[in-house]
Amino acid sequence: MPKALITGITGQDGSYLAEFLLGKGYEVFGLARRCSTPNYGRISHLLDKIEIVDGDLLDTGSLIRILSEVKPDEVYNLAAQSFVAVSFHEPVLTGEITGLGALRLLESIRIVNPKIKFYQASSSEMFGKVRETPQTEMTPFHPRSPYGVAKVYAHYSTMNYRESYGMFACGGILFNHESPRRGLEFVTRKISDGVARIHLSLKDKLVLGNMDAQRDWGFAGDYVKAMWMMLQQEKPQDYVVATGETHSIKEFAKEAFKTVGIDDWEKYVLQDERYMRPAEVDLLIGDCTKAKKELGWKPEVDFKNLVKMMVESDIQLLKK
Ligand code: NAP
Ligand code: F7E
Repeated sequence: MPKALITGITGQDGSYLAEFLLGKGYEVFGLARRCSTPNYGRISHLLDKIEIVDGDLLDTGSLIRILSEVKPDEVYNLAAQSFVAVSFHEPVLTGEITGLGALRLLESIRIVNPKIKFYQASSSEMFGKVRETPQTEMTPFHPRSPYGVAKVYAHYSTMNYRESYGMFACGGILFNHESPRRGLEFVTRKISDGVARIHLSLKDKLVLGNMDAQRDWGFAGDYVKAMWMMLQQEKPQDYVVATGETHSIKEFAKEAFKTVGIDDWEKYVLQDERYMRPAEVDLLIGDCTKAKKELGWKPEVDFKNLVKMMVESDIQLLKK
C-alpha cells in the first residue's frame, strides 16, 4: 500500500486530497500543528481512516522525525499561511511558513530519503501583476503580496531541488479553487455564506472590498486530482491547473444572489476600504493546456455549478 504524507491536512485542499488518496488505496498521514482547540472540522469524517502526526513547518526537527517514522512514498506540501490579506499584516510569519517552510521540508526529504516524491502547492498569485494573458508555465512571475513572494520562493526552491539533487519535485501552479469547505475569510465563501444568511433573514448586508478583481475559479475537489496526477508522471515538472475562464467578484456575487432568487443584488452589498489590499492582483486567467495534454486532467465543475454548490451548502449548514 503506498503511503502519502499531507501537510495542511486540516485545510480545504488537505481534506479533499485525503479523501481522494484513500479512494486510490493509499495509507494517508496528515501533518497537523498543535492548536489549543482541535480544528479537525473538515476531516472529522476521515479521522478513523487517516493518521494525524504532530508537526509544524516552522520546526525542521519535527519534519525529519515524521519523514523517518512515516516513510512516505509521496509528500504533498499543502501547508501555508494562505490568506493573501493577512500576509500584508504578518509578512515575516508568512515568509517563514509559506516560503521557508517548503524549503525546510525539501531539505528534510533530501536528508531522510531523496527518493520521496514531492508536490508543492504553488499558486497563480505568483503571476500577480500579470505579464501576459492567459498565464502559462512560461509566464514570468510578478508577485503582489508577501504571500505571492513567499510562494515564488517555495516554487523556485522546488525547482532547485529537482535540478540540483534530481529529486522528483513538482510545482502545481493552481489558480483559485473553492468549495463548501473554503475558509470563511476568502471572498467566494464570504459571499456564499452572506447570501445564505440574507436568504434566511439572518443578516441584511454583505460587506466586500474590491469587486472588480477577476479570478479563474475552479472546484477544489477537481484540483486535488491534478496534484496526484503530477506525481504519477515519468518526469517531475510544473503544471498550471485552471479552468481558462475568468469572472469578477461582482459576477460571483450576482450569480450567488440569483441562486436564491434575488436579482437586485446590489441593494444588499456594501463596499468597505477595510477589505482592500495595498496592492491588488487585478486579473488572473490560466491556460492549462499542458496539464490537459500530459496529465489528462480537466475541470469537471463549471462556474455556475460551483457557485450553486457553495450557496446551497451554506443554506443547509445554517439551517442545521
Ligand atoms: P487552507 O485551507 O488555508 O489550509 C492551509 C493549511 O496549512 C491548514 O491545514 C493549516 O493548518 C496549515 N498550516 C498553516 N501553518 C502551518 C504550519 N506552520 N505548519 C503546519 N501546517 C500549517 O489552504 P487551502 O486552500 O487548502 O490551500 C492549500 C495550499 O494550496 C496552500 O499552500 C495554499 O497556499 C495553496 N494554494 C491554494 C489555492 C486555493 O485557491 N485554495 C490556490 C493555489 C495555491 P491550521 O488548520 O492549523 O491553520
Ligand atoms: O480574494 C477580492 C480580493 O481572498 C480574491 C488564496 O487561496 O487564491 C486565494 O487568494 C479577490 C481579491 O483570494 C473581498 O481583493 C473583494 O482580489 O478570495 P481571496 P485570493 O487573494 O485570490 C490564490 C490562488 C491563493 O493561492 C491563495 O492562497 O477578491 N475581494 N472583497 C475580497 N477578498 C476577500 N478575502 N474578502 C473580501 O471581502
